[in-house]
Amino acid sequence: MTTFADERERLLYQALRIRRVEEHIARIYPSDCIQSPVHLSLGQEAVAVGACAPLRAGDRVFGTYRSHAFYLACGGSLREMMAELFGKATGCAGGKAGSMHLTAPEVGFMGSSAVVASTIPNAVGAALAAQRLGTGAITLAVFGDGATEEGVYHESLNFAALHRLPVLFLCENNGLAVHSHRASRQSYDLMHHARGFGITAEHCASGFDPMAVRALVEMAAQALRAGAGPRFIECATYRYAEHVGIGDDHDVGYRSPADCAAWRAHDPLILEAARLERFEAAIAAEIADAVTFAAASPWPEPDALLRDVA
Ligand SMILES: Cc1ncc(C[n+]2csc(CCOP(=O)(O)OP(=O)(O)O)c2C)c(N)n1
Ligand SMILES: [Mg+2]
Repeated sequence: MTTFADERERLLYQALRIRRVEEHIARIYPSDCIQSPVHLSLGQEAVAVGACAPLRAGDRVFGTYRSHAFYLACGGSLREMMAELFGKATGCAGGKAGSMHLTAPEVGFMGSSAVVASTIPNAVGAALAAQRLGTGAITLAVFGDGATEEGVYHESLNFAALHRLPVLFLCENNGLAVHSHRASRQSYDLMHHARGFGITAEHCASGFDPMAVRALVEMAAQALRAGAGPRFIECATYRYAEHVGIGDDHDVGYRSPADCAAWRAHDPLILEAARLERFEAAIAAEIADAVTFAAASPWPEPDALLRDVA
């Protein structure tokens, strides 16, 4: 069993585990064993582990197509995630959904979708249900900066604020949507915009620091549990890989290796690599086990095609 010096080390271990999983996915991707496109969270892991740390059993998280990190931070099965990417029947969605539609409701990760912003109203609905049923659970709506341009985002903030729902809107602001920078897309400041709905909004400039994210989410979670209405947190973060796929896309010209280097200069998984070295062997063994499981698993039966779709 893995032991940790403190909570910070525990969260760094979780972030390291997610990074190694995604690096491994990138390594094996050219062999074509993975049957779906992959949107990697490399660089963004600390947001997921910091945000999920204060959650309790019964709380719910709704993610995006870039959700390997949140699925794993919630405690989703690595074996089932890998099998899902391989398109196997043992995958978390029976091998029919792939990387963009991960789900692990047994640990509160309710789902993710390829349609930008589409899980935000799902999260608001879950928060409405929790409020009506008096479960005391809170809901995290996770989305990117680009998702805030969708109409349903604005509708969701309004409805949640009006009904004082226990939902935390958590924006992973990597400043990018595919190949476009936020400044070329948005006329509004994310926090000011949320405050316009009467929602308390905070900014985490150090989205590379899981403890910083954790502290803000913990405070927000307390307020949500006390019935104080929805909250908004914007986490500054950075994605190292291209929008979709395993390359780094520096050749496209919309960002440079220098942007990446600037973020890496703060990355604790890089800066504290020597200290985290003791976790590497166990993580590598766990990943190897998950890949073996996925590779050895059966394909879905033909009649599974029409199951769970109507
Ligand atoms: C409704 C909808 N519009 C457009 C797209 C195409 N699309 C896929 S990802 C993406 C960018 C989203 O950026 P952001 O929300 O910041 O997330 P990030 O990729 O940065 O994590 C777009 C426009 C889509 N999948 N769904
Ligand atoms: Mg983005």
